[in-house]
Amino acid sequence: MSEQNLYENSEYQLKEYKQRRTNGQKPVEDGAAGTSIAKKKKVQQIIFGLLVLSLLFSLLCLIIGTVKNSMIYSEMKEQQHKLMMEISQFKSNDSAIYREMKELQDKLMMEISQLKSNVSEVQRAQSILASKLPKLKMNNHFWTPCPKNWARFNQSCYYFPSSSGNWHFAKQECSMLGSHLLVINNNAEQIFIKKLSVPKMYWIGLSDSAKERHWQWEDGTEYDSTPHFWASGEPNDAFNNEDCAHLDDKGQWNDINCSTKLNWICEKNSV
Ligand code: MAN
Ligand code: CA
Repeated sequence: MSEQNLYENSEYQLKEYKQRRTNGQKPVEDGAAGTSIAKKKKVQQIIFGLLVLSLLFSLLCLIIGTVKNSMIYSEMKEQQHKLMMEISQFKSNDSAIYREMKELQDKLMMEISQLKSNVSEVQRAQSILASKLPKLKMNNHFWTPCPKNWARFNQSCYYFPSSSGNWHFAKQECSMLGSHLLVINNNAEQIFIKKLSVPKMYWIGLSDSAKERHWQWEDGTEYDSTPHFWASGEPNDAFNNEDCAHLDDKGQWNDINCSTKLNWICEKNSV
């Protein structure tokens, strides 16, 4: 069959089919034209089925998504509630801690004021003890004993060597014994020494070698802070050559030439 004939045949068949349909007759489906229509119908059915399936699938996805979202939402809601609870718990805890701290602070303040009053009490007791200390020291018990052959008076030990020498030699000798030439600080000491020295003469730790008429005690005691027991008319710096002090035969002070050979008295603290 030629292409023209085939086309004309198909046209004819289509016309007949439409005629039969308008007449309410069943179309004749045998032959090549009937097979093609059936195929088209089947394809249409498949496409329709696929569309329905995809619609159903989309619907299912939507439902699943919605369910999932609502689950997440409810979970979040629960967590929010939990958080709110925790926050309110924290707030109440916080105020409890604050109260506790305040109580502690009050307690501390009280303890501090108690301590302060204790400190002032201790200070008062300390000052009372300090005022009693000199008297206690006078009692002898707290002093270390004086070395052998050294005499004690109050807090000092005194040594009267039998050797003699000039003032500087005497000074060095005392220093070698951990002491210094005698320094007379008060009347009582002068009386004590006088009893032991008279009638011999001894060097004492007083000189104006550095500056004339500027007398200095060997241990740094301020000369003007102590009483002086110069013999009448002394110190006279006889022949402008007397810069060292000594006890004369009556226990009074005289200035004399420093190179004179005399005995001396060493003194050291016994405490
Ligand atoms: C006399 C007085 C003293 C002097 C001595 C010196 O005793 O003049 O002032 O220091 O002689 O040996
Ligand atoms: Ca003199």
